[in-house]
Amino acid sequence: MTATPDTSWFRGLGLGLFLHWGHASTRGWELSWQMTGGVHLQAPALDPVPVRTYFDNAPSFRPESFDPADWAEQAWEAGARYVVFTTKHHDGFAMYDTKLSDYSVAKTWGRDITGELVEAFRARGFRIGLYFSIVDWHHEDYPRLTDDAVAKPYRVGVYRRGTPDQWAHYRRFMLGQLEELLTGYGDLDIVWLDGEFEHSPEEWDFAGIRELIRTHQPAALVNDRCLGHGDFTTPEQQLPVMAPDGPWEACLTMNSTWGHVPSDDSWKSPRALLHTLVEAASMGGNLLLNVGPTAEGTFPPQAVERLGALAGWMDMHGESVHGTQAGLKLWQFQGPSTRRVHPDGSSRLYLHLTMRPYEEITVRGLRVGRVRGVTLLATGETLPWSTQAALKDIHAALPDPVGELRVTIPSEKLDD
Ligand code: FHN
Repeated sequence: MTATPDTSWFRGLGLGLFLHWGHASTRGWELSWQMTGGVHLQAPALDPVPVRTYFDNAPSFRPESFDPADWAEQAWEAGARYVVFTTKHHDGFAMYDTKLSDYSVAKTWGRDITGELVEAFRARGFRIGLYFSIVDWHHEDYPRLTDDAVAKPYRVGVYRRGTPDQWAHYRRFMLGQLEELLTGYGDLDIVWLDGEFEHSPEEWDFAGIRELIRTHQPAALVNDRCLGHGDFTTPEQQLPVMAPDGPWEACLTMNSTWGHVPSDDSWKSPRALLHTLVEAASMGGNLLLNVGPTAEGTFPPQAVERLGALAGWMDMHGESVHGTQAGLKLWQFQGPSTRRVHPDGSSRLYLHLTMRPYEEITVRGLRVGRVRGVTLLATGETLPWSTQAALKDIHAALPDPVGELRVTIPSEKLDD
């Protein structure tokens, strides 16, 4: 078995753009889930849609305003440095030119959306991630959703089963589509699998799936939903309480739904998203922030507003996220901190003020002898500061006494 791919480039990326898109956007339905009895794992209860009605909606999807270069520019400005795109969600509708099914946007609209998006984002400098659902509720050999499922709330782990031959045929189809993605879109940086929850690891054979990925994309990282064979972990809709050991990201919606659902107006504020981003970075992780594009191929205005707010912040503070490591365990300073370690051994510590301080901030637990100065990152101004070495009795024993840094920030310098 070949070695685990290099994950060093993944750490410190800071922000990724998650894109959940499909024909359900033409009706404002949540991607896939709205045909499962209206119960969604994340969103508030949505009105159930009959399975056949959902599947037959595909030809209505003709996103004539689709402009992936514009999406890439908006996301890059917001600080995103990788993208993960739903090539196929649980509803089985392929957003790429698959030769193994007619249920695809290439057949209904005539364009390979995945191909156009990968080209535009790669050209902008993004790391490329492809999302692929190993679950396919549309395929005739996958234990199908039936309309009576609409009547019963969907329960994870309670799923229908077909015959062994049906399952073998479905797995061949699923692996065939995965291989199309692994071989058809150039070098991939991330393969983001999803849907592990519907069958057992033995039925899925994640070792076999991982071997297929490794064969065609040896450098690609695989997320933790390839159970037991992932390279990074992806807590969903929340940050971990403790920083995971290995590389990690948290994936998060801006409101409560992954696809574009206009009725879902539970948008998180730009500041809340920013705080989540810097808190993830302070624990050494990335934030994979989701946008559900509209049926026309644009970003919803609420998403544009939030990406714009992130861009404004990133313009002045990007270095406090991009390329940083987890911050230090500090006392008295309550906010997240990140750190940039330079090759010469020096380092820059970023203290993120997620709460408006009074006239000054105090940080305890720093090697105060190493503090060379304090700068307000947004303006580059030097700030008045002082240090006080503590623990004098072991002062002589330490090359740098641990102590207290006190920084005075003129209140007019603080944005609100
Ligand atoms: O069921 C999906 C859901 O729609 C969405 O794609 C998320 C993204 O992490 N994954 C599954 C739920 O865990």
